[in-house]
Amino acid sequence: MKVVIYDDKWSMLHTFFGFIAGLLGLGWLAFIAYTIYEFIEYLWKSDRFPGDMIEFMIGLAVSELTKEIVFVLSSL
Ligand SMILES: [Ca+2]
Repeated sequence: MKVVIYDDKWSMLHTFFGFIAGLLGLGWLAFIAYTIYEFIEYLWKSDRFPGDMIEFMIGLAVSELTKEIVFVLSSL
């Protein structure tokens, strides 16, 4: 299976959603909700599910990294 990321106009939104979810501390909750949503969407149409999940997780990872950097910088 080939995983394609950033393949459509919604792709950046997936990353943005992950980023915001992470900043709000809703990482796991949003991850579960998003997984269910994406899976239902996948059943309806395409094979974009793995790529969209990765896009979401990139956003989540970037927000965790941002929080970590802010924390480190604020404790200097
Ligand atoms: Ca995508």
